[in-house]
Amino acid sequence: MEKLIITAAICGAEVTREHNPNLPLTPRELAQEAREAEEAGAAIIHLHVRDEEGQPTQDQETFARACNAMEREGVTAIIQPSTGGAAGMSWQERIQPVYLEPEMASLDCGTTNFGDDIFVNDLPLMRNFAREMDKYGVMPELECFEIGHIANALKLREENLLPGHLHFDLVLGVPGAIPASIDNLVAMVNNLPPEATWTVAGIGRHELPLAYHAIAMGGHVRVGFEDNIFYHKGELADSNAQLVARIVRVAQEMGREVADPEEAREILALI
Ligand code: KMH
Ligand code: ZN
Repeated sequence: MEKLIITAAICGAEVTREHNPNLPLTPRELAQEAREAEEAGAAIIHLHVRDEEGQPTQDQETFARACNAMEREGVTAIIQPSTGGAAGMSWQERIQPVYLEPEMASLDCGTTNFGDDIFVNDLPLMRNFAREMDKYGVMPELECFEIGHIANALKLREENLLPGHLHFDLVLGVPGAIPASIDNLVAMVNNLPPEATWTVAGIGRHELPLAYHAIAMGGHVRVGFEDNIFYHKGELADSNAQLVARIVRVAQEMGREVADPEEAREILALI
């Protein structure tokens, strides 16, 4: 099996300090959190940013400040800005970090209920994002919240809008989207083309059991405050690094080596 890529989704758009006071918000805090997550074993940092009030924003300048702060902190992990932002944002807001030419960015592969909201990703939006990512040399991570989203991604592939290696993020357990279960994970994986790589993001208490299965199945794992703020039931996580470190220990016990950022770049055909 190839080495395990661990992604740390360190902030997200929906979590607040009321949910977990350890949430990083400012560019400096995000950079320190990213460095610690990388030291713990993360090879990818999935990045959302916040404005001065702590609200989600897709402002290009704010992303630039966070990315520059990460460089100053010595982060070498793959920085993967979100183009999902928060439900309700326009596509023009969402696409901004692509123009910073990061190595990767998320590309959401279909519309879904997202709690009480609707997270809109119609095919014209997806095509536009895929074209812009290709133009700016940004590798998309194909985020799928439903099994049908995989078919949308493969449609883009057929339309030659996804020319590079296909890497999926299978998100299970968002309220209103595919429920988190092992059967659903297996069904999603069975819909992927054999050459694709994939990671799993289990929401809330599903983070860990889905991670165990992904490690055993040859997939990769995403953890972090965007998806889950707890270490144990009723016990808040101290940091994203704490969540990453647990996955490293589990992987070691299961006999799966963990990829460093350079090895992750090789696995994802980024180099
Ligand atoms: N915040 C969610 C509505 C992404 O990063 O691409 C969307 C999201 C997906 O987080
Ligand atoms: Zn995200």
